[in-house]
Amino acid sequence: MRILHCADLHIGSSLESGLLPDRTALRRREINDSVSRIAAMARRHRIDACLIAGDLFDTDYVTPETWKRCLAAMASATPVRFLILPGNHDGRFLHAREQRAASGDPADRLPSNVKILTGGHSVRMGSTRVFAAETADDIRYIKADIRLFNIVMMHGTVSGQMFTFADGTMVPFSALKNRNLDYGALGHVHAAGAAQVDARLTLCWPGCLEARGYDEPGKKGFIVVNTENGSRRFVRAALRECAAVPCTLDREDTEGDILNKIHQSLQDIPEENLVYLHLDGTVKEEEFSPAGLQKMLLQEYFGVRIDTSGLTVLGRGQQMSTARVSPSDGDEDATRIWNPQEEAKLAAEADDWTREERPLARKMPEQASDESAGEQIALREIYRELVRDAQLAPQTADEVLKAGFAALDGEELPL
Ligand SMILES: [Mn+2]
Repeated sequence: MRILHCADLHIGSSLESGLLPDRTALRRREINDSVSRIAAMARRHRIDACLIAGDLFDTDYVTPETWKRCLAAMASATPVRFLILPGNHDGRFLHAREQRAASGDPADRLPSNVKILTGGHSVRMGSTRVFAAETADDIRYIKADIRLFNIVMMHGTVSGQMFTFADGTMVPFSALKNRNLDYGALGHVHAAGAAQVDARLTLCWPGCLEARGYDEPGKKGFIVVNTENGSRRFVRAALRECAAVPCTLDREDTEGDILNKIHQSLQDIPEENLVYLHLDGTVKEEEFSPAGLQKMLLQEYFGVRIDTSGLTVLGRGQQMSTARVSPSDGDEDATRIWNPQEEAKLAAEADDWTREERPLARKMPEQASDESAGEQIALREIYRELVRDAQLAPQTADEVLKAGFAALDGEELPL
């Protein structure tokens, strides 16, 4: 059985600043479409079940339309099954929906392939059982059959030999050891990582599915677990990632040298991504214009933030001063949640399931001025919505989208 484990989709989240206004709206729609993309990928890649390990939604205030659209996307991926664990952002909403689904009113019933898996409950799928734990007690009462592949879904963080639920309850690894558990499907931490508990059990967290801002750098996607052999693979699946890129400047650099060095540092970053450029070293004030730099890079990448807090700017009088431009709010989380080593463990040889759709959705219009770039994006969005509203079969919709986007790009269509 092939399991897709994702978490922290945060549908409905408002985005960080640092994007052009029209791109913010587009990005919000892209994130709100995450479930449709996951569902389509799962079906295309013959996934049996998708585990969403908490924070599917960004808040407990989910509009009926959003909920309906999510369920419809999941239902359309049948026979793929979806198990949704409540997180700290959407727990009250999902618990309420689960209660109403259980109460039997047909209007509140979930599609047959969708289940909200709340703490203390489990689902058996063939030789695999999936448990949900939302409290330390839920863990204590897990009875895992030694003959099955046993998964526990939890929402929280790992540090050292300790798992901590999002509400702060701590559970030592000893409580998870020798319980016949094979895989911990975690959510909550926004960068991928893994921790070994015992010979049989590894806790894994895929990180959030999409980079929503500059505090979510690194490879983004989900984990695919094969329950026959226990193997797991990180799969890159985000429409856009945020690349955190360091670049060191020198006091002798001219404005041209600075641009060259920055472009050199960014040469491998695809244009559809967000760039978080960390400058350090020393520059002369008269050679360095962060605002101009930002403006230029925004024509090349989807979003740009420049961190000059590590940069020393020499004023005209040659006295040292630290840069006046400092990173905006919200950055302090970046170092705390981004652990490159842990991410590297999982993401080192990541597959990439976005290649097939990259020409469709990820590409930024080439050589376009800011205005026509915005127009292009807007056209694509209008078209995407038209196709969505037409409610075509997923495969037909994919083809219609592909053809339309190719036409927008001025490509010839093989009809
Ligand atoms: Mn969370």
